[in-house]
Amino acid sequence: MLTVHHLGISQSDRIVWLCEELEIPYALVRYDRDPVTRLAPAEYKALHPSGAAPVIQDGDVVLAESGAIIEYIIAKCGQGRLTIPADSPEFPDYLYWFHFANGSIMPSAMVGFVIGLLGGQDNGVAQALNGRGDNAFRMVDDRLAQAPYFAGQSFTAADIIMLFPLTTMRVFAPRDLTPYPNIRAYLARIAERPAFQRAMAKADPGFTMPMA
Ligand SMILES: N[C@@H](CCC(=O)N[C@@H](CS)C(=O)NCC(=O)O)C(=O)O
Repeated sequence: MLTVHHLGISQSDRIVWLCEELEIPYALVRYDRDPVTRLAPAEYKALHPSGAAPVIQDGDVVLAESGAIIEYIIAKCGQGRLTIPADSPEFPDYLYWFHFANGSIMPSAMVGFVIGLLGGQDNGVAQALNGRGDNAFRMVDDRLAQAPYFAGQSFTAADIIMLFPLTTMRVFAPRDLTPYPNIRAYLARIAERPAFQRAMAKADPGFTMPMA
């Protein structure tokens, strides 16, 4: 049985959502953040040397890192679902946006978060770094003007990994979505998915994810 270790209000909600979309059996173990530091509690940090969420266990396998976990579960349990075959014209977009999530938009949002924690920095470096976040959101909005989902016509794991920076990450690094009508329409589409609704009810009951 697959076990998903979920840290409250974190990127591990991606894995709960993935399991719900695939309708596979899994055990969910939920951990609250430390009330003072807002970091993962000691028992979560003991799960994997990374000390960060998400972490899964599958028999003897203990795996961290969102992208690796998503690829692992899809390869083991997906039976071809939520991915795009290499011979499809949508394959390059699938790969690009899957990796854009943790390779580009998340780092830019983290920089915005840290600059905010430092009380905002009024200098050229901070402006240039914040500009990366602006550019990432503009690129996402442009992509969603062209296609309903990141890979194209099909909902895939690229959508699952991309949602967190568009939603929960904005709790930590605020971003107004008014200039991004295509992102707003996309979030409304995702909010209607029954598997997404089930996942959020299980992962973070009581938390209102910013979906607009
Ligand atoms: N690139 C990693 C990032 C992991 C990460 O930073 N997770 C955050 C939650 S969003 C975390 O565990 N924070 C609590 C802590 O560092 O103690 C992934 O996608 O798995």
